[in-house]
Amino acid sequence: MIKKILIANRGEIAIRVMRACREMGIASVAVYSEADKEALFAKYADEAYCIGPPPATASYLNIQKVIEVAKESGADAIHPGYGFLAENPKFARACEEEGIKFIGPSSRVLELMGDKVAARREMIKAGVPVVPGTEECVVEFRQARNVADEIGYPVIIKPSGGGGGIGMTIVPNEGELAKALESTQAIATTTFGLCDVYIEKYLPNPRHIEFQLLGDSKGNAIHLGERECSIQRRHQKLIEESPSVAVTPAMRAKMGKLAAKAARFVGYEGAGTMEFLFSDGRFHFLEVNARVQVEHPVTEMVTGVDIVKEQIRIASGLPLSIKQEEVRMNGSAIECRINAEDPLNDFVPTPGKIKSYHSPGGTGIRVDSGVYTSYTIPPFYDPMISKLIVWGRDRNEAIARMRRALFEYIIVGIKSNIPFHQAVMKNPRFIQGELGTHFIDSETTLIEDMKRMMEREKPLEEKLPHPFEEKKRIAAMAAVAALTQMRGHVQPKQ
Ligand code: MV4
Repeated sequence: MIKKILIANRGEIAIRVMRACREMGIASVAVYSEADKEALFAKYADEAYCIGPPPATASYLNIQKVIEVAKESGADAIHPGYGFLAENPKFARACEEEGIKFIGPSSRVLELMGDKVAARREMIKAGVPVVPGTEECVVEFRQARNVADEIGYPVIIKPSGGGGGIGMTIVPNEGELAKALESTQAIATTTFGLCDVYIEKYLPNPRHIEFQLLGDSKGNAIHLGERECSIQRRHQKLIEESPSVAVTPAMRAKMGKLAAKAARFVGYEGAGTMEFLFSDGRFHFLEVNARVQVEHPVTEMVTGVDIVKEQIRIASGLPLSIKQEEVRMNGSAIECRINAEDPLNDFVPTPGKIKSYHSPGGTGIRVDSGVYTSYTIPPFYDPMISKLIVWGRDRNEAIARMRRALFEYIIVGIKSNIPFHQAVMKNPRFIQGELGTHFIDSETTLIEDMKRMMEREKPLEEKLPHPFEEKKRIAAMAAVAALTQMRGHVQPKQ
């Protein structure tokens, strides 16, 4: 069994992993950047080591440094969280070579899933339905034209080394194909160091649905149902839920079984997600995310399975703690990503000092965060403040509970996207479950609705005494100092 885990990540996910460690009696080691000295995760850990300055390339992405700290601290495993080094086959291989257990799939599987064209081919072999498109990389215009003619326009060109939407180009007709091929190849080379691109049929407004998978070292693999992540903005997911209103129990059983079979087929060890576009009642495989995902809590809320604990069990060589027949989906869960960004100003990041912080509570609420009152959110990393997750017996109860929790949430000092989430929770199409990846762009009244709501509803924090009136306090101190000097007294401290 693993005794000590180094968490090669920061913020809420570092704390999420350390919470699992604490419950399992495993020691935790944090690594933090100079910008994260005051972050909660660095204090929560049993031990913490500074690994360099921001930005991430000089600290959280420094493979040698992270491994050096793992050895120095005597950690026998590394949990990479999400982002940073999580799906980096070189990092997984370095861990394997140093005899440190990488909590995730093998470097071989990471390499295979990181190459999107290879992953598509593998899924075809496993019998998973994929988006119509190429099975090989597309190099020349002639190839691209033949494929596009075959599958029909519009098509989408994607970098094979990419994922998550970066560098994709939609091609409406043959006239635009040559230019799009060239530019996507250029982006692929500069961003991913690989000029390989592939072509798929473009689906206009699909739902984004993903299956949660767990595979162990004994060859077992199960699924924990799906999450719907259609509500996103510029490839950043904002709201996720489980189950999806679009998936029937029969479809869930069939797709889930196929996804788990594909996981066994590639020898998948650990937690992972199979992403699909869902359109006209059909699933089309997109890519595998070979990590624990930001939105994993909604699955935990409806299944009761602790995904991070399962990751640690799997890495320790233990079998999955549950069988497929024992997995039950109960009720409905929704997650809102609470970001330090200004929805009234094109969602620009708003890092800075949190002067007052109070998170919601009560029945069916979970808050995963890494902040506290008086903490300053640094500008170097992604601006997520927390994840607010609610559970309800059904989707309507979950929506009502989310509105109640958003009302309770107090964040003073920096702007957040809480008002925007409130507007979505009141949106008729959201309530109806009429979702698609273009939901936010097509709901053109969301921002206006939000403004109207902000004028009508007085936030809870304005009804409470102001906890930290800094400007007034400083003014009062200055006045006292001035008076004291005038009277010829010794100036007081400060
Ligand atoms: C697509 C698609 C439509 N058709 N693939 C975006 C995230 C990444 N995981 C896959 N993405 C998409 N892939 C096919 N065949 C639509 C998206 C997509 C998208 C694409 C370009 C610009 C904005 C987008 C927003 C949501 C989804």
